Amino acid sequence: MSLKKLTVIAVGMLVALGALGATTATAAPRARVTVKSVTSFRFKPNRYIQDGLRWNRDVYAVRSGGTVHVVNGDGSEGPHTFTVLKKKDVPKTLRTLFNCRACNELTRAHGANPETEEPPRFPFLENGVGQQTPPNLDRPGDSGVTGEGRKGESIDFNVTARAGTTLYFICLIHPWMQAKLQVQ
Ligand SMILES: [Cu+2]
Repeated sequence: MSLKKLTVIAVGMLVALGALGATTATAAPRARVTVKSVTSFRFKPNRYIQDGLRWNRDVYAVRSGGTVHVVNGDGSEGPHTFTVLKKKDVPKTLRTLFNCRACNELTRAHGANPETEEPPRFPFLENGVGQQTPPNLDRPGDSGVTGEGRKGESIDFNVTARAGTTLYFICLIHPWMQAKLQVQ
């Protein structure tokens, strides 16, 4: 084998090892993750408007026992809710987007009156039941409202779900805001 060939192989192995190292480093579960709303807006005259209000990522990861920090990052469109649903209850069609049974139930449980802009009676839900303090985050029906709609308002959840759990969440007020949390 030529020296040049050997060098190529050696460099290749180093690159492979480097990639392995990087994978191992990023795989360490994070103790705290921030879920933030962001917004953008576009329109095409006489066609449509595009509301870019969303969570800043599609997939989040946190370690079991860690913290989820939910921030109203847009300020103008909020407040938002971080609401865990069963995967099958996450609205996927236009018909169910604003009329999803699980979403309607949880909105009622918050004590929100859709006719007014008043804050809900219960800022949090634990397993679908209203309360004044953040729930342990581990299952569908766990929910919280970020605040009254000011930019930078935030809420924190302790993640008690076991490693390996995936929690699907939406905003009840803007139900196209959908993402998932992988508990590691
Ligand atoms: Cu929202």
